[in-house]
Amino acid sequence: MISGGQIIYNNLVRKNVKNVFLYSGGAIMPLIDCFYKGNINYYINSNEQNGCHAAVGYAKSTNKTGVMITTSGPGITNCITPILDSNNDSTPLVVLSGQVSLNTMGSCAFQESPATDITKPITKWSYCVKDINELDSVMDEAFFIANDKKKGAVHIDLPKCIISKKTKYVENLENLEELKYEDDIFNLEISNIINKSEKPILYVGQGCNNYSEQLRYLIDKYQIPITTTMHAMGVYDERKELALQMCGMHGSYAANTALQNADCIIAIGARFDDRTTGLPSKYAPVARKNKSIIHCNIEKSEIDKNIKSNYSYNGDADLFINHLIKNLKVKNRKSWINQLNIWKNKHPFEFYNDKYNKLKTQNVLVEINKQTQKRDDIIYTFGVGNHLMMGCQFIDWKTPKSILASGSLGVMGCSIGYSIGAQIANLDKTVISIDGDGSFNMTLTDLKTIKEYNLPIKIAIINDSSLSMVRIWEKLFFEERYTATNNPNNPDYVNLAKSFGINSISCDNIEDLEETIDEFLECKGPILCEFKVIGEECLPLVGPGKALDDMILFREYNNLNLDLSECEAPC
Ligand SMILES: Cc1ncc(C[n+]2csc(CCOP(=O)(O)OP(=O)(O)O)c2C)c(N)n1
Ligand SMILES: [Mg+2]
Repeated sequence: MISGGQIIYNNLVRKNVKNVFLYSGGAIMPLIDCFYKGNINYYINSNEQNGCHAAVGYAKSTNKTGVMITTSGPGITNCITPILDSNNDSTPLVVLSGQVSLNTMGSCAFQESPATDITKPITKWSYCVKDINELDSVMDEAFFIANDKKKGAVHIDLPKCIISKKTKYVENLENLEELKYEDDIFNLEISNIINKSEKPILYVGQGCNNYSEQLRYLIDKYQIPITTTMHAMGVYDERKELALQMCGMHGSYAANTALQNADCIIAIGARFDDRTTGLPSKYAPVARKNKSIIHCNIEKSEIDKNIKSNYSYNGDADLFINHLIKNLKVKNRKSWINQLNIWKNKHPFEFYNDKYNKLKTQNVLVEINKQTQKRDDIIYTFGVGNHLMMGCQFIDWKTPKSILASGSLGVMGCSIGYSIGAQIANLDKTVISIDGDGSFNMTLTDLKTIKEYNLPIKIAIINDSSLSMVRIWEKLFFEERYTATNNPNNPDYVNLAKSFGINSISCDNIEDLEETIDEFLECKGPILCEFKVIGEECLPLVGPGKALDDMILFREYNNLNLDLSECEAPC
């Protein structure tokens, strides 16, 4: 005889799950008890939100499924934000939550929440198990669905009576692999269109992150320039000539202008998210007119959802890239590439150093980038705000999955949890968490977890005493009515880290920056560095409701605001 909890545990062992994140509580105790002296490592964060962010970071940085185990009621409701974050960013996550026993469900019992009703619209599948005999097959299905096609979140709710009850164990032998669907047949017209194109561009999303090698071959051999979404940065080395860096709201002038002028757009593993297209009705007028928007996505419903395509391929990016490699012709596109170089040089990502040697966010990022140029063992995690967008701009992204950020949902506070998950999954890599003061304030209790497991994470706090990204919008679009965006009473981050037993340093000027970052990166264990910076606009910027190439550009903006370089910290 075997308990429901043990059936789940055995199922995880069978799936070769090595690490899970969990937080205990009454309803989930019968499952958590199975981890006692078991072989699966379990990590306990400071709360369920952080634990679930860690599970998401674990999954984002690997090809594995993140697993979070939580109690009923407040345990599962604390997981809601990371669940939606993972689902929106196509990250495989399985959340197992305790629930009150079946005979009390629906009575507003202690720590009861309508868990599956809450998670249903924000997951690929949410299900409450009501029969112990289906536990094993439900677990198999949960992992299958989380990873099938467009990956995402699955939530399984486990009434206490089900996980504590005992039954005769029969292993589920159904082979879900057989359910795998078939990819589209490649339409040769797609390669004809690209072969004819004089000004093609690849617009690449995270669906290509596992196929970097093939993609690099395709780009270099056929001389097709590439721009990426944020999640796909590094899939092609951004330092190379054909890389146009990230496109979109804070993307590069060259990438956005190229998308608007290209006669053919080849979108692979991307979904034309609104942050990357600007106003959809004004998107890609040349390629649209030329009937040459090509879209490959593994998820059928993504095709023609945001931007109507002329040709599509519903299947895995790997197969699509291989079809292209087989069917394309080498073509001289020198004049298009020259044009792209002109755009690149005209408006690169740039900023002014402060006249009084005060630090800016960009200075910190540029120096970290400089000191890590030769390394490809770094994973960066970010909060949400200007520090993230500037990170996208000023770090040379050269390896796939080296940036972990909350793209679709844009969750402030995710960085520290992501960094914990990523470090646990990648013990041989250096994990750097770059967090804004506002973002870090949301989840800083997880310094406890970093200390507890002695994870050698490097935590950079970009402290501009402000919710800068929003503040800048107040400046640009709300006539400088600054409301609720100052953080004048941030804690002393250096002492805060010390109180958790974590080594800490700080820097507030350009002269000390090089040495500080050297010490920061060389530190063997966990370290926090507070960078006291002055915030400023993150440019370029595609304003709300504007076409992708209708950008507020750094040089033009600064010619109108000549004293901007003298700005003081906005608090
Ligand atoms: C949980 C959450 N609440 C609110 C927002 C809206 N928001 C986006 S960026 C931002 C400011 C972030 O401040 P900080 O982390 O200090 O970054 P900075 O822009 O100053 O670099 C806010 C409030 C959000 N993205 N996430
Ligand atoms: Mg800030």
